[in-house]
Amino acid sequence: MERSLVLIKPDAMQRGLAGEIIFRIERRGLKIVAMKMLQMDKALAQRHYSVHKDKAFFDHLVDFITSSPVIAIVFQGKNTVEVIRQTMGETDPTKARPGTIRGDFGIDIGYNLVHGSDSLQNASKEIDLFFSKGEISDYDREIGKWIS
Ligand code: DAT
Ligand code: MG
Repeated sequence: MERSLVLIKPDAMQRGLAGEIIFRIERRGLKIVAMKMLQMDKALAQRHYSVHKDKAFFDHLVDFITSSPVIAIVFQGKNTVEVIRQTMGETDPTKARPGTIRGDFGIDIGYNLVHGSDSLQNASKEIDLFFSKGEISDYDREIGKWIS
């Protein structure tokens, strides 16, 4: 079983799309094992996006992600990283396919609604940035056997 970190970004929070995004990911069969709303500070934003620190858009990205509360969620299940990336769609919403979150609700790369870890290794690092071990609940669901 894999785990991945999802962030409902400030634009999605402001637009009232948190439920829609969680709904789309959850109904694919992935299980929520941790969730919290928080206001990211600059230090957390810089660590979360550290791979992009040399990019031209980095400062804007940090300002954006700290501009409103976000919801951080750990999803768990089979192929979780890939399934979430597929459900989100391409980074640039104008290239994301219809039927994906970004393809259905976005129009600008700077306002693409949702974050999902891009690899198992980064998922593990990102989850540790947002959650302590005690905040993650690994529980069984009866429905699990009908999903994978
Ligand atoms: P993703 O969020 O799909 O993993 P990423 O890790 O490459 O994409 O970039 C992180 C975020 O930075 C992305 O969600 C939106 C922003 N971003 C990426 N490329 C950008 C660009 N060329 N101009 C402005 N913002 C960009
Ligand atoms: Mg990324």
